[in-house]
Amino acid sequence: RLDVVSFRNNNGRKRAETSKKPTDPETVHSDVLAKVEFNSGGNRGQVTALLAYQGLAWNLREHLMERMIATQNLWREKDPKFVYYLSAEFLMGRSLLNTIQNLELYEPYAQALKMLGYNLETLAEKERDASLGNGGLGRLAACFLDAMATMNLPGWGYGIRYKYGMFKQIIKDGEQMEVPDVWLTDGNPWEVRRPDVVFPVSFGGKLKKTVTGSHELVEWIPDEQVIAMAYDVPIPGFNTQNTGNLRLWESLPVNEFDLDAFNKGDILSAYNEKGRAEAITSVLYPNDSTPEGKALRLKQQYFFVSASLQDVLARFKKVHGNQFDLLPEKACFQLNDTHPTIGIAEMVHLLVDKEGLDWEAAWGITTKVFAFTNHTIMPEALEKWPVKVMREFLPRHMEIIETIDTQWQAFLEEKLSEMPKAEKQAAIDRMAIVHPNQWNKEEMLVNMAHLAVVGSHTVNGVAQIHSDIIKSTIFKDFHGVFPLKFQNKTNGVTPRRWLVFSNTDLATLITEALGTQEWMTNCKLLEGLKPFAEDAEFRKKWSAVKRKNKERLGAKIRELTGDDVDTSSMFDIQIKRIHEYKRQFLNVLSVIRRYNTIKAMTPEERKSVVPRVCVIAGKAASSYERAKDIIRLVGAVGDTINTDPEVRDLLRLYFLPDYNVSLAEVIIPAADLSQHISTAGTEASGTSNMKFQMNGSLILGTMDGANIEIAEEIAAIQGPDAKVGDGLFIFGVDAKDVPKLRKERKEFKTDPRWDEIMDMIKKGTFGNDKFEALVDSVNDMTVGNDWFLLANDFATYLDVQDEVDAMWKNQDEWVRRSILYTASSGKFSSDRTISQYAEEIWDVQPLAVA
Ligand code: T68
Repeated sequence: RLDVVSFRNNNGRKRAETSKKPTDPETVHSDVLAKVEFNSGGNRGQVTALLAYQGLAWNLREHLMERMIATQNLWREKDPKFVYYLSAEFLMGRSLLNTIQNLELYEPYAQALKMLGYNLETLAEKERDASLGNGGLGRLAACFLDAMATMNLPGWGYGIRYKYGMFKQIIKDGEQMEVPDVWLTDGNPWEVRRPDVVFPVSFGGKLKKTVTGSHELVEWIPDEQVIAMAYDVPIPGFNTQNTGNLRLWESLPVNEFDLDAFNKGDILSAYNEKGRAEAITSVLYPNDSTPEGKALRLKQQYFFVSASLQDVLARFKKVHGNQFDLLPEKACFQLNDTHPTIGIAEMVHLLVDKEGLDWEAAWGITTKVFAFTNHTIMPEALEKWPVKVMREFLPRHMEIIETIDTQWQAFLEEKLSEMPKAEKQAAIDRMAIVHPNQWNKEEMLVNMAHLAVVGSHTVNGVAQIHSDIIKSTIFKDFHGVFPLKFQNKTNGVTPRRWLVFSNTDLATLITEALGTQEWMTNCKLLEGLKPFAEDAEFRKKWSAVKRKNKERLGAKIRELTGDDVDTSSMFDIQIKRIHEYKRQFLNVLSVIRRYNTIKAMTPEERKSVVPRVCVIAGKAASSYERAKDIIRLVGAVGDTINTDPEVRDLLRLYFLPDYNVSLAEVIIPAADLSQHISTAGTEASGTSNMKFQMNGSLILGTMDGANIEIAEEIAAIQGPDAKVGDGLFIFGVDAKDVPKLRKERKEFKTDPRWDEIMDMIKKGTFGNDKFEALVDSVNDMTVGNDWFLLANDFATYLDVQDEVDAMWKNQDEWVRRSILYTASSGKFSSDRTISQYAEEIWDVQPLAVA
């Protein structure tokens, strides 16, 4: 029998050995003890869990470093083209088990730990998540690093080493409270501090211009400078020696301490510079989908991008000297949303002002090395910096942006010369990089998305529908000018973290069925599961795994809420950032409807009800009141239902606090049903939908984002007669109808069940807890206008919920579908996504350590 152990031991294949470090349990055990003693100053006789975790991590880190150095040495020697993934966010989660399993060291390490009296899984929970991201965008970056390392692609991530990551969410009296994420107090064994890798980063000041002949020399005389210091986080690939690198920058003062001020008795100002410098990388802005127009945020962005570009150019110059025309053959920078877009101006600045290139050469190189990924179409979510702020902090860059804009508009004049004059001018105005604020014509703004499109050779969306939509909405004019610049790269997620490691029993069952573990790096092979969907014995095993995962989540629910749940109930899950467009409110409305229905039933009728445990989790941006209202409502409705003796055996609703990567790893494998119910056209892609599909959770969703492609894959595996949507629970209006429906929303006649529920909430059935604003946002056309069309989708949502219940009663069919979901999930591996980026955007080839 193939079992967990065999895949963890690489199916009996010999591991390619470059490691000089022994990995037998005895040596690991004694090495961990040595680390406890010599690195942590602990007592070998009393190895606490924290010490054991640290000892183990320090031991593993040596393996990682050895592999990373081997990888970097090879790459330095061969000098291939590199991709640099520039992202303000990397949502990494925990590293211990991911490292052990990627290095295929599970067995000896589990044994070594046993000798110390610990269980590996239990110990792994001691690690704090690295939560350096808000949500999907940050987690996507983490999945991409995993895929790049696994596929041996020369590439690094570049980002910010936030001292405080995504806040911890605490629910107090039903309300979200934000507590700082102090994740570094116990030290972080997964990073290597690099005091040898430092770059200055400047802000503010003024420009000094000297004209010699036709040449104007611009010198930027900044009035503030900080030091960027690198921390390297090795990224192990799966089933390969290759180990990538995530380089995160910390901001430090040039002068630690002002002795002068101190000596004059001004003790507090002695620390001023230190405080100001360190503020830059101290905290992650906890805003997803709406940018934070704060100057510190711009400083963060410029800080990490400047350090990263200086770092890349320094390495390039060591090999190629000043032959910058070779740069596009050696480097490519992927901009993860607009957050690193100031890099376009920084590249021009470095090439022109520091390296002495002329403008044309510098601009030519710049547009050949950048590519841009867009993650949202919500216009209010696109970053625009006031020119005033930009000029204050980055005067030289503001000037560079103005020059880029002038040349861009001149180019457009020429390009659109056939157009009637007024029409042409309107188009140019719409595409301007610097333009007036639409709400306040006095204020000029730098449109970062426009800068990104103009300065990049490729622009991509993150799912097919989204890539199509950006071409006809926010980038319509640009698409007219550069049709070939636009591509689609449908997102993907790493099957290692999201299936193999977080659902080991299912992975084992899949490997047993397929007779190989190749699927872990070639997910299309999962299609081989198709015939097993018809095998009753296999379905029984499949269900048994799900049940075990539900027990694990049940234990978590008990730990977090004190309640026991029945794991034979359907587990119905919605986990993601709380946002009006994601419509958690709609989910709650249907739970209330279900509650009302059960209440109205006789005891006899209740016997036919499908028992459900509904779970919602996610964080709300700290200033997003409507989202916080939704969290309160989930809690309040949950309190009513979960304590109602007539209902609690048939229905539960829980809000689980502090949703993060580690909690997702427990929740996703346990889901029977997952909900992805955004208004059509609003969710760019979604990525948890892919994780749920891989783990065999049926999907209830709208035709939005990657749901559409998931539905296509599920239809395809069922054969030529299946239609898109077969096998999923799809409902809701079409993306193309949304604009019209929004206009007509005022006249829309709401369903009586909707009205009833709204009345209940308003009159305080779930506590008199200030839910008016939330209710009004979807009802009162003078305040909110139900922008996300909850009312329009309400009735079909309830209908499809009935279909879910009916299907659940046919467990054979339910499990059959579950298997087909996993079988058809191959497309959504981040390996597929990354190989498309590598071939179609980056032109980067794999280079593996032998
Ligand atoms: C998400 N965006 C998309 N943004 O909403 C989601 N925004 O559909 C998609 O699957 C995912 O990106 C990956 O492509 C985000 O997560 C942010 O987190 C964010 C952060 C800061 C500022 C703006």
